[in-house]
Amino acid sequence: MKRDEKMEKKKMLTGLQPTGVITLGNYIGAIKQMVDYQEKYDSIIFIADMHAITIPQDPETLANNIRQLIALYIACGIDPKKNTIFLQSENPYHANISWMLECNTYFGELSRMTQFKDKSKKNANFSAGLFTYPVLMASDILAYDVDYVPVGIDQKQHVEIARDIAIRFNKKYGETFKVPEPLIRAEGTKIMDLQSPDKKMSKSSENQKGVIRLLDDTAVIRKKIMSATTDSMGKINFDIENQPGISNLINIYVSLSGMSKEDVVEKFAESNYGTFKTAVADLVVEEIEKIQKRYNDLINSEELDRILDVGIEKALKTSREKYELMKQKIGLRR
Ligand code: ATP
Ligand code: LTN
Repeated sequence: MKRDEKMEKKKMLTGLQPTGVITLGNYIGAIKQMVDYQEKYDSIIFIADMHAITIPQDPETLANNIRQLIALYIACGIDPKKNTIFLQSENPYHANISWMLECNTYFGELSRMTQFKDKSKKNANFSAGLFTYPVLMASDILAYDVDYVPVGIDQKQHVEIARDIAIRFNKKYGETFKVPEPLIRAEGTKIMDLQSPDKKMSKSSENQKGVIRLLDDTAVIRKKIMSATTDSMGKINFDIENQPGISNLINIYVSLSGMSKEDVVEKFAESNYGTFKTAVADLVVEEIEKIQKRYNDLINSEELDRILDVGIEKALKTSREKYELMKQKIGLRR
């Protein structure tokens, strides 16, 4: 790519919470899209570990989840050469910027955040961090002058409050922040639980049999697919209403093979469910084996640390400039 073209690339940033092993649903619904974005945008992807501690976390589990998530994302195709990858907790400017933004955010507007309302209902003893969570998220975003913030629909309100905070600060203290746009992930293909195909496949699901995790043993993955709930129609048809289990397997096949739905249905028109499930399992296992191989090479490697070292250096430089500018604007100087 020529230098001019590179300079014109728009910037995007997104954060991922290290809260458990990602599922085939996350992979198909979110990660594959991020792999596409990295071609188009100058991307910053960080691990939102400071956000994870807004709810109680076991320290050892958290530390494992952090390293595992970075290795998995890279194994899935997030390219460290095309993305700045770093840990939020290694950049003290986020929390410092967050404080200055908190002092320019209203209690009332934070009280209206739906995620806060939902999460605080679950535990009456919630932390103050759970309440100010959106301001830390705003500082993650505003520190880097990004154009776009790709997120799932559940995070749209948080990107909107980041915009409101930026606009308010700019008005009060003069131009300081770029006002970003949310890039809301299209609904796209939703992968359903293999045992209860009326429910989304979720990291936090209690029934392990219906959820494929990217670090599951491949023999176990095969078994989960072979025992997926189907129906008694005996025909490979895309019909979510009457054949939700088979339709879900078709969606998985389509997403991983790149074939169209029609071509998949035609290919398996004469097959029984056992044959079709075997084909789906072969495809899923082939994809996940590649990811696991790269993951195993990375997880204990120094390469992973080098990637994070390079990432944090870049992140510190940019966010420090923003932090210094904010202090000047606010009047925090000698
Ligand atoms: P949790 O169980 O903690 O809510 P989750 O697995 O449902 O987690 P999120 O962390 O809410 O997933 O979502 C991360 C991203 O993955 C979002 O962009 C979401 O749209 C996408 N995603 C999650 N589950 C699926 C799924 N089953 N099919 C397609 N995309 C999904
Ligand atoms: N809250 C987000 C994670 C997150 C984030 C961000 C996303 C933290 N900071 C900044 C985009 C931009 C979540 O729970 N998925």
